Amino acid sequence: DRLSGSFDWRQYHTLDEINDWLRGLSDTYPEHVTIVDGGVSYEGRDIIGVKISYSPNNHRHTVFIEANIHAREWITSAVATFVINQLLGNDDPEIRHLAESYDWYIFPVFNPDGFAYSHTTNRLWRKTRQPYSVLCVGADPNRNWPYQWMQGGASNNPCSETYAGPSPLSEPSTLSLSSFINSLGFQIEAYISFHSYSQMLLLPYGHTTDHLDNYEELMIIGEQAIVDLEKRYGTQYVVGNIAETIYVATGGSMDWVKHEYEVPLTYTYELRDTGEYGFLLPAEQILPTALETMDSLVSIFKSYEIL
Ligand code: ING
Ligand code: ZN
Repeated sequence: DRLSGSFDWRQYHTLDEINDWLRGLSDTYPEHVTIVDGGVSYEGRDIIGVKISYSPNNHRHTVFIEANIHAREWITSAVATFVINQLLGNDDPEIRHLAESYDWYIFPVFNPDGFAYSHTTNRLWRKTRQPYSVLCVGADPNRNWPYQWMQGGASNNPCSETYAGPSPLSEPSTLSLSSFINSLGFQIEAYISFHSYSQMLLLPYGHTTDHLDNYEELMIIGEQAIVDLEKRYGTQYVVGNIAETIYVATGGSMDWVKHEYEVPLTYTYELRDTGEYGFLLPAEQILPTALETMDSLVSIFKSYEIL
C-alpha cells in the first residue's frame, strides 16, 4: 500500500524515502525550507536536514533537532519528520507561533549508514558502519563526542555496542555534524535529541549525577512537558538527569553541545515504549507517539517563554 510519491506516518520509511521527502519540501515551500548539508557518512551517504525559517533575513534563535543517531531507533526519524510536517503545515495557532519564533534545523537521520543497514541487513543495528577489526564494525555515535569522552558508560572494545571509537569524532558522520553544529554555535537556543525506547525525558549530563548548569529550570520545564504529553493518551514518562534516570553514559552529542555552547534548553527523549516492543515499535504507534511528542515540544517552548 505504498503509493509512489507519497509520504506518511502509517509506516516506517527508508533513508531514500525520507531524503526524497525532505528534498521535495524545499520545492513545495521554497520560501521557508532549505536543505542543509550535514556532510557525508563513512559509506558516502549524504547527511541531510532541513532548515525551516519564517524570517530568513533576521538572525533568529535556533532550535536543533537530531534523530536516529542510533540506527535501530526507527520511531525517532518518524517523529522528527512528523515535527517538520507540523511546523510547515499545521494551522493551530500554538504550532504556528512555535514554528515562526525560531529557525529550525532538523536532521531526521544522523546515522545514515547504520539506518540503511538496519533496513537491509540487521534490524537491531545501533552503531556506525566504519570497520574496526576483522570481526567488528562500527562505533557508537552517541559515545563519540568530545565532552567527557570515555569517562563512563562507554567501551574501548570495538565489538561492544557502546564502543566510543578510537578517539573523539573518529566517525565521519559525527565529525562533519560537529562542524555543522559549530557553524551555528551560540545561536543554538535549544538542542533536542530523539532516542528510543523507555519513555524518558533526559537532561544533561551523562557522566555525573550532580545537578549541573540549569538543571532546576530544565526539570521544571520537563515536568510540565511530561504532564502535557500524558494528557493525550495517558503515556507516562519520567524526567531527570541521564546518569540518575537511565545510566551513566559519556560522549553523547547533547552533552557536548550543552557544554560547548551553553545551550539553555537541552533534552534527550527516549520515546515509546517501555519494552513490550522496544526498538520494534509497531507502525500503528507512529502517529500517536508523534502527536504526544509534539504536545510536549509545544509545552517545553511555552514554559521556556514564561520562565
Ligand atoms: N539511549 C541513550 C544512549 O545513548 C543517552 C541515552 C542519552 C546517553 C544522552 C547519553 C546521552 O544510550 C539510547 N536508547 O540509546
Ligand atoms: Zn539511542
